[in-house]
Amino acid sequence: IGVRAPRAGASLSERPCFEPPAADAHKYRRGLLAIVGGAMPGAALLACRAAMHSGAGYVKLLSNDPPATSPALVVDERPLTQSLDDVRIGALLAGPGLGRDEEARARLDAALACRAPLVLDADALILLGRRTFSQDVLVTPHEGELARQCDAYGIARADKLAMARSLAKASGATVLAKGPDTVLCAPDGTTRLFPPGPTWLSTAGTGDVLAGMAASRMATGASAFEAAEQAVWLHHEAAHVAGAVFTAEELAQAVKTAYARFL
Ligand code: NPW
Ligand code: AMP
Ligand code: MG
Repeated sequence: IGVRAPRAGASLSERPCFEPPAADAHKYRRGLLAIVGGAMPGAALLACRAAMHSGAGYVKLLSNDPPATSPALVVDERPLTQSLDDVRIGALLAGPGLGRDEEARARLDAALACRAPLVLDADALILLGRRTFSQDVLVTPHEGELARQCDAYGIARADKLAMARSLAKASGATVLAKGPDTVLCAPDGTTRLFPPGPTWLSTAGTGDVLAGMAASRMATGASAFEAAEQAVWLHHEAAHVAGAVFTAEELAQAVKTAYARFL
């Protein structure tokens, strides 16, 4: 965890502050987030649950094989290209539970063709290969995914901060490199470090929860960089609320209480 030492251009992230909805708010004005479902429905569902408590007014799961969900979650079972043809979509999340087969690749290609700001995580990062982005894109790799992404761009293995910076510069995406030593790098080199989060986060599905929160913040109008920063703080706070030995589902439920602590 050597990146805690100060480095040129890297500063510690400051705790964010959220606003309650404006008097003229409605669900679409607060932001519509679309989440692409795939082979492992639980992961997308975790992202949806967290996103519904993270600011967006409307969260929609795009899945032709939806799992049993909460009645508050909108499920769109139409063909993906049709679902993505909605100009109201404020942000799009793809990757959690997507899978890595040909169908997953086709779903990712459809997501990448969408003009909305994107959050890409998990399997999307494995399938992505070498790509440069001009729209606002956030990628949220764990260490294994960061290494795979760097390989695709010919970036040499180094410490996490150096790899995340090189990846952001090469891809044009904002990079949130996760772990006990999470770092956030913008394509222009701006970097934030975070206080370490609770180690109870080292459980299956917590990354899917984080991706949902970041995408929800982007749907509200935050930039990829702002959204990632806010999501990390929310994630840590939710873990404190959830206490010890929580499941990712319990973490997603705890986001509601965590969010209120930032108002
Ligand atoms: P090693 O051990 O270093 O050689 P994968 P995934 C390496 C979904 N999920 N954290 C490590 O290799 C996700 O959304 C569904 C983790 C390891 O073998 C994805 O769609 C859930 N791994 C899909 O599963 C809940 C690290 O990478 C390999 C690492 C696969 O995602 C769980 C694992 O990477 C899950 O979120 C690190 N810090 N550093 C659900 N409820 O439906 C290195 N590795 O194969 O991409 O596995 O992260 O589980
Ligand atoms: P993923 O591997 O995609 O499910 O993401 C795991 C999430 O848990 C990321 O947000 C990590 O930053 C967090 N996490 C994993 N292990 C630890 C740890 N030992 N301490 C703090 N946070 C962790
Ligand atoms: Mg993950």
